[in-house]
Amino acid sequence: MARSMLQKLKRGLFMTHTEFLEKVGDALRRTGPVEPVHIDRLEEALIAADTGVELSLRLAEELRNRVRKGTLEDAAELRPAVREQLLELLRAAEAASVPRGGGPPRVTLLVGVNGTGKTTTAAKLAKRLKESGRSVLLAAADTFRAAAVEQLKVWGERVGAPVVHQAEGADPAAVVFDALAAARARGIDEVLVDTAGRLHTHANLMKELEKVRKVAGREVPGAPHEVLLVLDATTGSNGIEQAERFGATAGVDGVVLTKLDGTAKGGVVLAIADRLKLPVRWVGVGEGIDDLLPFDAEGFVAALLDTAG
Ligand SMILES: Nc1nc2c(ncn2[C@@H]2O[C@H](COP(=O)(O)OP(=O)(O)OP(=O)(O)O)[C@@H](O)[C@H]2O)c(=O)[nH]1
Ligand SMILES: [Mg+2]
Repeated sequence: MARSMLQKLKRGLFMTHTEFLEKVGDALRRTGPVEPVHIDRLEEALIAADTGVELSLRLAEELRNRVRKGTLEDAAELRPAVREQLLELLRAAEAASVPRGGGPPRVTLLVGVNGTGKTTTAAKLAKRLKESGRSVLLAAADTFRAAAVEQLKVWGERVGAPVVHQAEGADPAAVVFDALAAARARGIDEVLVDTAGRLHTHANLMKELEKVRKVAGREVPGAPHEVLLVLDATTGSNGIEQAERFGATAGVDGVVLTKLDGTAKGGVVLAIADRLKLPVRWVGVGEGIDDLLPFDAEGFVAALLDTAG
């Protein structure tokens, strides 16, 4: 991860939480034998960063067990031990999600509850893909509000990607059908589908998403090739609960964690890996078109542990 990205990530993770830094620093800066209080501090810090109580306790308990067994004795070994724990967790989630082949076009579906950042993320992804030489088409499958289509059209113009849309209230699956036909006709590489974010409790929305998937799969082999759940980091464990419900019905492949710039709750990445068994693919660190970073487990863990101390 580039230096500036790491800085932004760190700012996001720790913005208001000097307390977090103090606790982790307190635990990891020590010399001499590991003491129970070091691990207690680390546990508190993980909980405070929204890692989830259960996971934080489990990680701490693993460390305590190692101290008991004598395989973790020196306080200087604590930082690498924690780093390994966290990387293992993140890598397991990555391994659980295998990208699907097929296309062209490659079809990516952005799903998630209201206001998490789906539309903005679609635009940010379009910009990145274009910069890497891929042609991109945006599908305005959030037909619930006219403003949603307008918003995507504005972004599409800004990033120079065509936007396929229909009138408000149109069938989202029909928009996707059109979008894929247009993409094939124009030889487009990537189709990004923006979907509606009404509450996950709406059975309608789930049915709608299912239909979108079906139509996509019928039109393009393997589609959707990736379903990204867009999750607002500021909503913490509440967001995870919503995601759990979403994941069960929408067959999600990975997560985009947005608004990491506005929260000190970066531990939610670990909770996502643990509870959803999903890898975070991208992180949103601002409202600007360039404020999307590919997630990288090593960089994340470094940001989490190496600032401390
Ligand atoms: N600070 C910050 N704001 C973000 C980020 N991503 C999105 N936003 C803001 O969050 C708000 C909602 O973003 P949208 O992209 O409209 O969210 P959505 O999921 O499409 O919302 P609905 O279509 O209403 O479901 C906007 O004001 C965005 O600018 C981010 O990474 N950081
Ligand atoms: Mg939207």
